Amino acid sequence: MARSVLAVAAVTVLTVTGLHAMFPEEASALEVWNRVVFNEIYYYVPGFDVHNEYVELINAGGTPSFLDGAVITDEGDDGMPEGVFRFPGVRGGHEYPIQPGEILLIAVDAVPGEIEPDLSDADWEFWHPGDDNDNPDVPNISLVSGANADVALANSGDGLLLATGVDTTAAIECSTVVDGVNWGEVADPVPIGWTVCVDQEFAELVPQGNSLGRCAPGIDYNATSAGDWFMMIPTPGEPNLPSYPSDCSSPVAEASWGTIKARYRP
Ligand SMILES: [Ca+2]
Ligand SMILES: [Ca+2]
Ligand SMILES: [Ca+2]
Ligand SMILES: [Ca+2]
Repeated sequence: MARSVLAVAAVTVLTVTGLHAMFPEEASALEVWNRVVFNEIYYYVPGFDVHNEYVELINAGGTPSFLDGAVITDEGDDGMPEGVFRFPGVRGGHEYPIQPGEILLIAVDAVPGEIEPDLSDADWEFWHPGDDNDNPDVPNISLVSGANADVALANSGDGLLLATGVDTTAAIECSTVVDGVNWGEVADPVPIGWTVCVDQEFAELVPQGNSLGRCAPGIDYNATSAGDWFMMIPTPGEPNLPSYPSDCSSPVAEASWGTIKARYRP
């Protein structure tokens, strides 16, 4: 009995050692094939819109990912990128995990709510130098390049990108894009170059006070934001709940994971 336990232990040690050799430290950084995706976008908030916008990320994959040094950026009304915001730490570091199934709530400003929702207990907040609110109890995803302004999610249509952080200046290289979402309409001319990195069609606009929720569990058809998202009553930091009849049950043709990104690799 003892011998078999020892044998199992030895095999386990060998296996873990072998896995370490196969997956060096860098492998646990956020990579384009990770199923870390935007989960909810609350862009059209009643009252004072800008403070209380938020986004969520979810890890829909089976292994932890580390967000150290990863970036999020959004699209400007003129079709050009706005600021690029970066998680602290260095890409390849292990300070900021997102566990399988975990939802991270990222506020534009994690200030106590002047209006609902109160986002003062968000996991993260976007921050830029200068005229920005900063809740010292909530860690910042800080401006690293681009326009010195906060994330601002346009009610008429906008887009968001999550990228590995290998590239931290706009326009973000398609080969580093992990996930993206577009909604509404964009002004002519056609969307800027980096929207070709992500879903080609846009999710439909939602009325004020509703959010865009990704269909569970982290579905990403990599073909159209319209097929991945539905309108719902906001659920900040919590799993998305269908609030209305939705089309999540009628999937569009799925491109295999990573295909749409690989398509645009140099
Ligand atoms: Ca807005
Ligand atoms: Ca802010
Ligand atoms: Ca803060
Ligand atoms: Ca939610």
